[in-house]
Parts: sequence; structure tokens; C-alpha cells
Amino acid sequence: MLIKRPEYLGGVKPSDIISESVYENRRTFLKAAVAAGLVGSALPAGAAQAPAQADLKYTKNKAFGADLKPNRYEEVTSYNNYYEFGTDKSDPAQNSGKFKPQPWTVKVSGEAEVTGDFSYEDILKPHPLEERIYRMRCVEAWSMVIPWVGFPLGDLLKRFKPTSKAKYVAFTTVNRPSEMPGLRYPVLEWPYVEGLRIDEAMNPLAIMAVGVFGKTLPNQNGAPIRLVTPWKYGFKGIKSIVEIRFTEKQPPTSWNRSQAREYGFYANVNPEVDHPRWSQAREQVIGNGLFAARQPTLMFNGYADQVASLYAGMDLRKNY
Ligand SMILES: Nc1nc2c(c(=O)[nH]1)N[C@H]1C(S)=C(S)[C@@H](COP(=O)(O)O)O[C@H]1N2
Ligand SMILES: [Mo]
Repeated sequence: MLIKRPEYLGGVKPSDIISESVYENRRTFLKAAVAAGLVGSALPAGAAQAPAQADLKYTKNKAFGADLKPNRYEEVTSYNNYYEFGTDKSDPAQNSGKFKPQPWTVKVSGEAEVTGDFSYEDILKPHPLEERIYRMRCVEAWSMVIPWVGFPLGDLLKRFKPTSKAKYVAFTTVNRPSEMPGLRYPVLEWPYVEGLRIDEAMNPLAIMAVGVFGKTLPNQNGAPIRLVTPWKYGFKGIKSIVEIRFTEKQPPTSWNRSQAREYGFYANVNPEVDHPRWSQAREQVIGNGLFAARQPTLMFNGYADQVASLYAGMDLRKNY
């Protein structure tokens, strides 16, 4: 079977590809060579076919992104970062065919009155699903527009009645070496962990996503349930969540633990604060093609009206 190279890969110049990991240089070169058409397709024949996604019942929330044009389905589902399945953008789609997102249990622990194990169904039951179209900005200076299906994270967290000591909320990704081939490489300390300050988590923009394009999440996008915080760099959006923990102290986060100078706890999109190795002032819009101008990155990824007050009085150069 011949699998055509997705056309948007042709829009990526070698100089556009910036690694999030010092371990990735050789792969980045290969990927750049593929993108530049120097070598054959990155997708081998017989790549695992992802299972069909199920339809979700949801309403469209027109208050979020009704004016935005989403990326194509193939872009959203085959240009991914999910290092548990490999570090190339095409790896998650290719290597996640064995991953079993059902049945699924989320453990809730820490500073809350209600803790314990909750099935995926328990988690979803009280929450009407809605579609929200969000701009998504990766720390590697590319962006997409994604039509998520989900529900407000704050509505979920309130059900657990966090105590007054719950200053932060920490999330953990599932750790299943038999289904996630990337876990054998120590590119990060596994499992992947992330966290938010509790007021950030309660902000109405933060959602738990269970779908894209009206259907359940493909494995490569973080099935069955993942975080989406569109004012932050993409790495905050932790995938395939198995634990939610309320904490008094700021929890460790994977990229900060790996390279603290480059990735802070807050990870707010900020065109004025460069990454130590590249500028964050502009972004490549995936799907725009080879000659498209990079578009300016917006403060808080364009969501300043909704979230800037969370950081009033903070030095955003220090708290990057
Ligand atoms: N567990 C886990 N979550 C993760 C990542 C990862 O490698 N592992 N990558 C992050 C990064 S860097 C980005 S940009 C987004 C990408 O989400 P998407 O592939 O659904 O667009 O997922 C984030 N969540
Ligand atoms: Mo990212």
C-alpha cells in the first residue's frame, strides 16, 4: 500500500523544525530531510491503522472560536507531539494503534474531600459535552486551530471539593510500556506529568477534551481524556490522564524537570519572552504551505482578555 505524504509536511522548511529535546537532533535532521523532499516518505507502508472514532453527542459553543477556521483532520491527527509513541511528528499516529483507551480509570487524590478511582463514564456523566474551536500554539513555534469536544475542567474539579490547601492540581499520563513504544527511550522522565495553579485550572477556558471533530479522541491526540489550556504552550496539554492530584506545593512538570531553563511551570504563550534557543515572536501555521509568512504570535495566544488577570503583578520573564 502506498501512503501519500501529507501535503502540509511539504510546507515545513528544515529551518522551521525546532526540536524540544536535545536528544532529538538526528531525528530532526531526518525529518527535515523528509520535509525537504530529500528522502522518501516518513510513513512506511503498513503503518498501524488507528481504530475508527466514535461519534459524540455535543453542542457547539459559539462563544469559543466560531470565527476560527480549523485545520484539516489529517493535520490535527497526524502531526502530533506524544513522546510516549515516539518523537517524530508522525510517530504518534503510526505507533499508537495498540493503545487501549477503554476501559479507563482516573485516580483522584490529595487535598480534596472526594477522592478515589473514577471510571471514564463516572468522570463524564454530569458534564454536557461542547465543541470549542481553540488556537493551539506549540513551544516549537508552530500552531494549529483545533475543534475540541470537551467540558470545563473547573466543573470537574469542583465535584471533588478541593480543600483550602489545594493550591495546585497535578496530572499524570498513563505509563504502559507494552502499548507505548516511545517509553523505552529516556527522552523524558516517565510518566509525563503536568500541573496548573488551582485558579488557572478553574478558569473557564481550561477544558478536559474527550474528542476532536465531533468524535472521540484518536490515541495520538490523547485518548480517552486530556487537558487543553489554549493560552499556554502545547506541552501543558497533558494526554491520556490517569491521575488528578490536588496539592499544596507546586508539582513537578515534565519539561521543566527536563530543562528548567527552557521550560517554566507557567508556560504561558508570550511573544516577548523568547525560548533560549529560538524566538517566540512568530509561528508557522501548519497547513499554510512552504511560502506562507509566519504569523505573529499573540500574547496568551490571543486569550489575554480571559486569562491576563490570573498573572497580574507577576514578572512574566521570571515566571515563564
Ligand atoms: N503525555 C504527553 N502529553 C503531551 C505530550 C507528550 O509528549 N506526552 N506532548 C505535548 C505537546 S509538546 C503538545 S504540542 C501537545 C500536542 O497535542 P496534539 O498532538 O493533540 O495537537 O500535546 C502535549 N501533551
Ligand atoms: Mo508542543
